[in-house]
Amino acid sequence: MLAGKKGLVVGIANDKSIAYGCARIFNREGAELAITYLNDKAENHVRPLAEGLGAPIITPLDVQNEDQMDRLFDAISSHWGKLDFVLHSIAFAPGDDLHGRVIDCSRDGFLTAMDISCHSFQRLAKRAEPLMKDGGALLTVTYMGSERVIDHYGVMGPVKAALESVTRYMASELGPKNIQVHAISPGPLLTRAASGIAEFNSLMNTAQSRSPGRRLVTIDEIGELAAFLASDRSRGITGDVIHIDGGYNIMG
Ligand code: 0WD
Repeated sequence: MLAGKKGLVVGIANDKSIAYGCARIFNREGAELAITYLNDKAENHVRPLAEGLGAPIITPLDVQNEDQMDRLFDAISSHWGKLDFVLHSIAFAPGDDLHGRVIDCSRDGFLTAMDISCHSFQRLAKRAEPLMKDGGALLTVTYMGSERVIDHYGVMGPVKAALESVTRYMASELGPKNIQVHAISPGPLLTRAASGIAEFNSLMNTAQSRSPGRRLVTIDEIGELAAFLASDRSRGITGDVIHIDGGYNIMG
């Protein structure tokens, strides 16, 4: 499905990461990948995974670091001269702000959460755009806490709402260039990012017992969806939030 395609994957922390499930399926479907890791500590976990997928570009990227962003896209330009898809699968909010009420969220905490979890998608898209000469796909990962109040999701709810809106606006702006933009909205699964959310086990238990299939989704299932969205087979879809939660979002 992705033979000959070149993709950038941002957001692998370890083998439980949603981005790793996606990278594995991208690779299985024939894509060549550039894979980033957050910092030296993360490199120990990410490099072996990226090497296992034969990624020709493995490089550090803290999305707040413009120099690293420059180096990443220089490497992509010189190595491939083009880019077909990007997966943005990162989120962060400072703990004190994440665990408190939204109304109490500090200005700095709000700005940091928005910068890392939302505006970074725009920055990646802007740099990818000139490399997507034959069109392409930009994918991000959101959560249902954007649409309704989910206990303990806190400020990430408004941040994910902004991310979904950015997805729609960028889809409209980039559509004429045959670049599609998608927000994937998975149900809960246990990852490092999820462990930052209070009472996450109870969120998972509810999702499991209330979803039509009475089970949680897996990172491989998310990867299957992401690969379809990155491929030419999904060119008729853009700007949507696509739930992959075993149908939990339809339940009252
Ligand atoms: O239940 C879940 N796990 C769900 C996650 C349900 C629905 C959505 N999501 C979303 C998250 O909000 C996030 O946007 O999926 C995305 C990926 O999260 P994940 O796979 O659940 O979590 P994880 O494996 O921790 O990957 C997120 C990674 C970070 O990991 P740590 O654990 O170090 O925070 O995002 C990366 C980092 O590797 N990250 C950054 N990458 C570049 N620059 C930055 C940054 N500044 N900050 C965090």
